[in-house]
Amino acid sequence: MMTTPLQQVWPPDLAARYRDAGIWTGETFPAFLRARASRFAARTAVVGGEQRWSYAELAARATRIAGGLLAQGLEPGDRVVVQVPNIPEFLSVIFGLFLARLVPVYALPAHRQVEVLHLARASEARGYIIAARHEGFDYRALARMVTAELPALEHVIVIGDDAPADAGFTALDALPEPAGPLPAEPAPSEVAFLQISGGSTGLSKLIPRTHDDYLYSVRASAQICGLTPDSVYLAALPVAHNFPMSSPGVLGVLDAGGTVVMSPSPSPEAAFPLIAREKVTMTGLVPPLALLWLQAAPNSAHDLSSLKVLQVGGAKFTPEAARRVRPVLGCTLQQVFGMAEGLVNYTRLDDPEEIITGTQGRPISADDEVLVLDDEGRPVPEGEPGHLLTRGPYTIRGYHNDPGANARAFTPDGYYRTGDIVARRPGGYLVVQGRAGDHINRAGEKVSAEEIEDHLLAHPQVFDAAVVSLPDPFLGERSCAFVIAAGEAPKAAALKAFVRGRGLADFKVPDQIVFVPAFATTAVGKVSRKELRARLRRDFLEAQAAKE
Ligand code: OOB
Repeated sequence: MMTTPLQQVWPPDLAARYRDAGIWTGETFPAFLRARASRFAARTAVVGGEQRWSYAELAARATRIAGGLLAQGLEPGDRVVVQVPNIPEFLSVIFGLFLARLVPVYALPAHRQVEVLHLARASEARGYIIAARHEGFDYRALARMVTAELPALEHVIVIGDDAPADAGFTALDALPEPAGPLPAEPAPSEVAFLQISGGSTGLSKLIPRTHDDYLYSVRASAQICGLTPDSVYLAALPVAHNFPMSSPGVLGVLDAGGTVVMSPSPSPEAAFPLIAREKVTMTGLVPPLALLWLQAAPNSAHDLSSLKVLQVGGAKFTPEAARRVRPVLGCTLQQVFGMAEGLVNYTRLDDPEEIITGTQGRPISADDEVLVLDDEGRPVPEGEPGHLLTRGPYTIRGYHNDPGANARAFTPDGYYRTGDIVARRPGGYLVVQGRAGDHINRAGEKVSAEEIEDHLLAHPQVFDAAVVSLPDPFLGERSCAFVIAAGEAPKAAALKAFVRGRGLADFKVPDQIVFVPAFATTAVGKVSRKELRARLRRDFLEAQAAKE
């Protein structure tokens, strides 16, 4: 069966410029691994659970996995869904895939059959790599459901289970012996993996990233964040996400020869002992977790004094909370405003306190082109809010196989419409003010209103539903579904259970459900979904304020 080719192409003149300027160096993931394994051979690359692997060991394991996957029947170019939590094997697996010229498709551990099926279908995956269990969930059961519906997903590889009970599943440690040499080096302009979008409308879109563009962002991020071989990075957020993977994340740490410490969970209970034991110097969190850490740190018996930098990103960190980081944790805050599509902004470690606490940073590169435009597409004056558009050496020009989304999300001259409303300050620092789109940024997890409305509408007692974001003191935003019942209203808890039962990631289940008799329509007719959501949200917040 022919699969849809993967590509990501920049205009030739710009690509030539990025190469000439040394932004794209031609480094590929296999070359990256080999170079680090030879330079930092005996140093510790990754720690997790009882395991502690040197760079040489990581490379040896990745090479063994690469050969095994090919001997198993996967072929170069095949896509493989990777749903692996924060364990050292995440790294041996993805580098194994790169060495075999297989293409990882990153799923989050929180994803369930709806998301995994979508990713596997949209990428035409032939393989699926899981950990047997994590945080009390059995991914083998999920894999059984997914493969039953998608026979094209032929190869299920299970980490942490010597003998997967299911016929047809293979243990990572029991892959067949490599049958031949590994394939030739990929071209640096090839797509190395598929990352997933925050899913601002409907289901997640696939983001093809090339060796050239992604490794540039990794190297530049490592430099901006001052990583060295002495850096010890705690991977607290799920590493499949772009932030802990590459901003500078686990890949930035490997670039610099430092040590990655895998935390099974971002909670203070799991993370603090690891920080103390491994003398962690840096980590990254989403705002609600940062608040939790700020609350827990003063009462903690663990020595957190090794921590030099706390990154916070994925959603807006309020200036009030930002100002508490240094006094409470004794470390520098770095705000990170990025997107899986590319552009990443950082406050710099030596920026004045006011910039660090009051902005979401500035782009990685002088070659990141940033526009802030009004509704008519005209540039707004500095300091005024507008739509953020961007293009540059590591921002994609299009999603995989999705002409409709590409027509909406990219301008004819190649700018990505981020959907974010920002104000630009002197020096190019951006302050995120909000969002034009209709997704809910729930603690950094992006939830599409449209996707959840579709699931609610599948319930026989739901006539119509509109999902909106509401401000939440802890999550930043929570999801609220306004529902018109068909006949007798179901119980809110039952409706939530129904959505969960459809096999969705937990973070997508509406936090709150409000039954309403009808939705407002204008004299002219029905308002758009977008206006409707905005109106429901406004009316609800006004009614709440009036009560207080
Ligand atoms: C990161 O990536 P995604 O793809 O999950 O989400 C991107 C969106 C942005 O467009 C923006 O709406 C929001 O997440 N966002 C922020 C933010 N960082 C991301 N909004 C306000 N303040 C921030 N600091 O979330 C991501 C990717 C790489 C690095 C960091 C975050």
